[in-house]
Amino acid sequence: MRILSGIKPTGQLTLGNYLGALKHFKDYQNQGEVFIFIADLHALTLPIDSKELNENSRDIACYYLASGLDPKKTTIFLQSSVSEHAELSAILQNYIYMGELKRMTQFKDKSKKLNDSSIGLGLFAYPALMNADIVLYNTDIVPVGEDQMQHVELTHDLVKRFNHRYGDILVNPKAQVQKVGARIMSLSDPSVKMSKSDPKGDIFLKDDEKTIRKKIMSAKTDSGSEIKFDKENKPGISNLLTIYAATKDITIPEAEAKFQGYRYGDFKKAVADAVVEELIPFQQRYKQILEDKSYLKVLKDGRDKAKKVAHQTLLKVQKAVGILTLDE
Ligand code: ATP
Ligand code: LTN
Repeated sequence: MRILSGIKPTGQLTLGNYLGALKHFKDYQNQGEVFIFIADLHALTLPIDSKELNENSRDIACYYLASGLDPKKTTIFLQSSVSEHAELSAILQNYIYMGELKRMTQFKDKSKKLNDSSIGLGLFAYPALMNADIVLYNTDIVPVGEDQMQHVELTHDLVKRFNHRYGDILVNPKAQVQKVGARIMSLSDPSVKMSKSDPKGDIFLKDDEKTIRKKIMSAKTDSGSEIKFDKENKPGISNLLTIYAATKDITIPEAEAKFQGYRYGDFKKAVADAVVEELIPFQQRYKQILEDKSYLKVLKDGRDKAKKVAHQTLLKVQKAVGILTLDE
């Protein structure tokens, strides 16, 4: 079984990225062949400072290693270092339709904040590149947060369409979201997703202990006093329960049972303790990796390994569509 996922280096990683995606990548290492990459070409789809892109990319490589990904078991690489991603995307974009792209929630959300003269073509064509990322590695499973399911479903449709025309060429992927933590909400506005490119109410993976505690203690809560999971009427408390359960790897009912009869203040303190306990050792591992620069060799080895697999798929697709390929 092949498993693949990626994170965009668009900003400081948040607790949402961690609980919805990053934390779980390592769990797949014993289930199959894992490819985890830094989606740096995707990060260019919205305006980004060059220094920031550079540093964020390096940070994500260190975070991957700090999260327990073992480069002997997982291929870790930069999307831009394997040119087959861009090459395959150039072919696949002809099999995805404007109507499909216009329906993508992520495009609608992100373009809403811009006007037509500042929306880059890359933002619109984003799913074509993501489709290429996925099918290049004959991926079966794509672990992602809830917001990315629609993109993986589009890949599914594209694969069906492509294979219908050319035969059994591409593997059909499936998104896999976490039961708990697939959509962590903003602490200041629990009606919106915690997002690194819209960072109000975020907890960043780089925040120090004092900041984490302060942010959780001042998180927006709801009227009433019960610690109960009810997204509609108690979105703030439900989000904190989710954060606790996802951090401790327990279910929501287990978290609810634990905090029965607690006051909001004591509950928040327990959530803050759990997050601090998880993130502080993680930050120490990240720092160590950043300093010893071990991520550089990991990225080079990863590029070489990924390229071998990706190139085979690209050749297969090129041949299928009739491109005159010059090597085997
Ligand atoms: P942006 O805010 O720039 O759009 P993002 O954080 O949504 O970025 P990525 O960096 O590519 O996007 O996300 C990496 C992974 O984290 C994806 O699998 C995504 O679904 C997941 N993720 C992002 N935000 C959350 C969240 N609030 N809760 C759970 N998972 C999330
Ligand atoms: N679109 C994703 C990042 C991403 C990705 C991928 C995830 C790019 N290519 C392939 C899984 C598989 C995001 O915004 N979170």
